[in-house]
Amino acid sequence: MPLRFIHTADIHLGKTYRHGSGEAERSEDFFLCLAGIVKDALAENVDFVLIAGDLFHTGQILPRTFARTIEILQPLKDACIPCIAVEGNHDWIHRRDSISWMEALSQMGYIRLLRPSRTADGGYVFEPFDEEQGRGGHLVIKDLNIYGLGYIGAQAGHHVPRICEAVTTDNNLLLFHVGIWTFSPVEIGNMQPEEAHPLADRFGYVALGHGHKPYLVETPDGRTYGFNPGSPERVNFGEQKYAKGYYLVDLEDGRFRHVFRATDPRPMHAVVIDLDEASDAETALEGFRRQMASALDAEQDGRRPLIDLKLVGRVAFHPFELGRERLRTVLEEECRPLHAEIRNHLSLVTRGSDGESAKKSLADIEKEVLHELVGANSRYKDRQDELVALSLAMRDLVLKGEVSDEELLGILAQKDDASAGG
Ligand SMILES: [Mn+2]
Repeated sequence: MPLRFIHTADIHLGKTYRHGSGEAERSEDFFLCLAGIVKDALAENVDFVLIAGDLFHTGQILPRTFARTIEILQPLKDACIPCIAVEGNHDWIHRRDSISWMEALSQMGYIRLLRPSRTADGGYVFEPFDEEQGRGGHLVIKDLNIYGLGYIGAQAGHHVPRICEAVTTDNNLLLFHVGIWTFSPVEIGNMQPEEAHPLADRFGYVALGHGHKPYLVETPDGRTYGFNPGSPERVNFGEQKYAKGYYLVDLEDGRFRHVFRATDPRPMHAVVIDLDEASDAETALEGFRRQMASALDAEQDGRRPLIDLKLVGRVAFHPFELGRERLRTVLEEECRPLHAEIRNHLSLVTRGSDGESAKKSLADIEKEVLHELVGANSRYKDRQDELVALSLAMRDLVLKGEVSDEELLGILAQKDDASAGG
């Protein structure tokens, strides 16, 4: 029986920047992205939609994130198109936290959350999905067997034989939130291609999630079995470098044929501004403005962009003079960014008495100043390095804009506990 489905992953609903004015608009990006996929699902008359993990950005979400998710998924529910999902590392929740938001969505019939149960000796059991309870690990649509496995941790590769053993049907698809090393080498939660390949004997289509960059996995003899659509919106800086979208898949006569459908993510730019040899802050600021304008020239589409800005070069004035406020004013005039992260890597060139030039980076200067401040308090004298590192780490978190004030206080409290030996 021919069937058609959409495979997406890593939607990251609830992600936003908590500091600054763009919070609501950025949050809405991820909902609109999913809404666009839901609309396509209806237009393409698909049999089901797969979400291979990380529907939510965090395990604990705000009530309004939950409400908005329901609103976005409603058209699928109304059209009786099953939305089949697994948990990712982002929306996985610790067992002690009672019921997860994903479980709640499943009980309410908005998604079918697949999760296997485990035997005492570590085996996997994919129980038939129970619509009433919203629970199970396996369901059948037309004659395709769909199995779901969420994020199972860093040792996922070792579990493959046991996963394959648990599946005795033919014509199978597996939803699995895991990365394959060759394609997503920087994160945890990956497995080696050799560890993954045995899945190809049991599953015609392994619907992956986790790596935000799209990729396909082949067996050594060249059969494609692993499909990772990547995140359809740009979640983190760096994701402007590759295509964004999802897979629209047709299954006919046991063959899966996929097309990558592009989505329309928010503009994101990584800009390196070279201010080498600028003599004073005014000249540097003008250079910054000019380079910024030409970097953005080609790609303005009316939406406020996300900017990752890095200033480099050796200058003849104190890098502190180009403070964040001055830089932000120029950015505001040039492109009104929704969010900007600024890294000032300028270094000051000083002339020593022997005529040799020495340079000091802004990072060095910051560290020196913090050391002095911390060291001036006798209570903190023997913890200078640790506290300087903590201050800088917290500064970075604030600038990234993803943590709340409460979470920042939590980090401080933890440090206090640690020093008390607790
Ligand atoms: Mn993710």
